Amino acid sequence: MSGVEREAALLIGVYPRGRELALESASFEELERLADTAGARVVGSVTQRVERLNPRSLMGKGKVEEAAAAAKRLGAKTVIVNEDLSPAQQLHLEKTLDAKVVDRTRLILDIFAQRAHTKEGELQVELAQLSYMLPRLTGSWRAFSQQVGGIGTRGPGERKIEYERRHIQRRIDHLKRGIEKLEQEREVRRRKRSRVPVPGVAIIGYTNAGKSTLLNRLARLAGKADKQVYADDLLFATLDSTSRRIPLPDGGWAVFTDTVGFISKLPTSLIAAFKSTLEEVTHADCLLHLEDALAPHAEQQRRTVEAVLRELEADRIPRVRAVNKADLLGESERLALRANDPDRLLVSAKSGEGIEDALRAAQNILNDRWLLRELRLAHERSGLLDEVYRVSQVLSQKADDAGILLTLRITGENWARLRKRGGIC
Ligand SMILES: Nc1nc2c(ncn2[C@@H]2O[C@H](COP(=O)(O)OP(=O)(O)OP(=O)(O)O)[C@@H](O)[C@H]2O)c(=O)[nH]1
Ligand SMILES: [Mg+2]
Repeated sequence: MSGVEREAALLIGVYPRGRELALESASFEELERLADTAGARVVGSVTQRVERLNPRSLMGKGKVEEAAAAAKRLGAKTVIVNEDLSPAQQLHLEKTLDAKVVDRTRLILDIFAQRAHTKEGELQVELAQLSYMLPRLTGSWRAFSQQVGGIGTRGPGERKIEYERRHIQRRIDHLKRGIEKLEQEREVRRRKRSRVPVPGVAIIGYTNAGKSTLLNRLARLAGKADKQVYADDLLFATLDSTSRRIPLPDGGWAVFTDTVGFISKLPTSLIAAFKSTLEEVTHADCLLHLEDALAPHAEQQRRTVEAVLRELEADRIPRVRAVNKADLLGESERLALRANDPDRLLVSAKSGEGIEDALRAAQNILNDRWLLRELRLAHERSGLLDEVYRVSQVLSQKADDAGILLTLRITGENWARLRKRGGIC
């Protein structure tokens, strides 16, 4: 952003009774990072605990006036609110604060728009943005027409909005078709892959946990140093999923996929739009859940990850849990983490510590479904080789007088099926 004047922004956080305060304040701190990532310069903040959210003004009248005065004093023409606003609230706040009002969803959508680089990513972000805009367009018009009312409200103003609405709807349909087409292509690729079945591991976790750095480390171990993905100290550095074939300790390999990070209050419109990217998660045989050892609100982040997994219906997939960035931990912190939850592995994508253990843990999970087997095929049955290759991952193949000896990674079902054929032992 150097050389560009950053937009001065005032942040607003409202804590209604009944919501967990720790969770809310963590999410408000995160709003500051999000605002920064989006390119804003945060100049101040206003917060209020309220009985319940005001349907018109979000918070109390006095507090809105205080925010208006603060925005004026600090020269903030942008106000960022840590809530999803209704169209009426947005309109009201824009008027009373005399500033552009951006809610949390719109802020996240904005970051996603800046980050989308692939065709699929761009289509998905635009779809999410338009789905966000559509009800707001009619909403603000409704608010406007109620205010003006009566004769004349069916004039060009309404026609223009109706025209825009239809235009946006057409564009949404077009985007959905485009995404569907890409989804079908992805499905074809997946099916092709599953013909020679390969176990899949999805690296998941809160944004900035180090998922992409981990995939890069694994790719380097696999001798694919040239195929690095983008990793940075940013929220949502990754939007698109990337897969790499990674060798496992006992031979064979699995496909590891890095995907978009989760965040608290992840807009549902985004989850819906990103369904096809996130499908890589739902199709995985194993999840590698990476946590950030330095996250100030680890427990909240964990809960968010659980909630998003539930929403994706991926919460039943077996999981390896690991705390990343162990290189930055002192001995006492390590001990505390271990005592707290002995099942979590300590790893560092940066130094390589614990990576082998994480791979082995993933492999153990995969081995529930994917067996490592030796198979001997009599020479006269070598016609079956094609089928063996179709239904399993062949790790090695040797021939001697007695026949062909193969080492396979194969699902229990396929193994049972193969064993039923004659000439196999
Ligand atoms: N010290 C240390 N830093 C790490 C480690 N792993 C990742 N990082 C840093 O953490 C930041 C985020 O890493 P990424 O790999 O981009 O994180 P991500 O989970 O892919 O994040 P998003 O794509 O934004 O969701 C980067 O600055 C990394 O250099 C680690 O093991 N140790
Ligand atoms: Mg990433």
